Amino acid sequence: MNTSQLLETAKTLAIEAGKLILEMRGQGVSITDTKSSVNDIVTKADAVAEKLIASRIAATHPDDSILGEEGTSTKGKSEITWIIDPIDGTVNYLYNIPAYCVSIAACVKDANAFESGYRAVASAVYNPSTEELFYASENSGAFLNNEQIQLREPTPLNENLVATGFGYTQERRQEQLVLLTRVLPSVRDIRRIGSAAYDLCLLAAGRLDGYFEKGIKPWDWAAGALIATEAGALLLGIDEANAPGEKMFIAGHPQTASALQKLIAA
Ligand code: LIP
Repeated sequence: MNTSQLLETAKTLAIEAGKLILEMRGQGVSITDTKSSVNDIVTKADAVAEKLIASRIAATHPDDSILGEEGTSTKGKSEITWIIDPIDGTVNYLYNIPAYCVSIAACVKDANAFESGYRAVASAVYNPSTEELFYASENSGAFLNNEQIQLREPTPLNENLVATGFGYTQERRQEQLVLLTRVLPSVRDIRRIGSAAYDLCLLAAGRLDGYFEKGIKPWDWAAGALIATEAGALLLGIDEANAPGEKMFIAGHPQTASALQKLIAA
């Protein structure tokens, strides 16, 4: 496994797909489908970008597997699975809010690291609106446009700026509302930016102190989780028995992540 090659592929494809979705955005957004609810939209750009990324990976890494948010699922012979979110922050994309990203992670199987059973060893997240390329490879640090990044210095929880997000179904939102009522009174403020991948990268770059969300998918967190970890973040699930994942995903400086976990699990 050549991690440097995997990282270069992730970076190159994140930028290429990012430029494509930005160009398509300029021509208007075409909603082609919905998933869990009328607000859980799929755009033509989602499908086109995922197809581009998957075809490039199939050409350059033919033995690898691919799992994409929009349905790509191929089984390869190698130990690498590419987990792709072609547009994370799809609603932001629809409203032309410059907080949507292409998220690409080269992963290996790891039954313990995440609920999904996969752990990224190289990843890239690209926001085409701001031309921010976040990337990392295991044990080699996290970067934003070739500058190394790291978490903010830890501060008491009531001085922490914490990001979260909400799902697309009323049932999930009721659950998330309970969590919000537990956290909001105890922190500096909450930010709902609309992209888990971007939340994790902003945490890595020191622009957030913490992040938590219930209900995100492996393609939402795969790439950003490595970038946040390489910047010094601790990732937690709802308790010690559960790895970070859809059930609960918490990230921050170790003291912040632990404090958020206690609040959320209260
Ligand atoms: C988004 C996540 C975000 C969550 C949104 C949405 P999508 O992913 O990145 O954290 O709060 O509801 O699920 O749907 O834009 O790929």
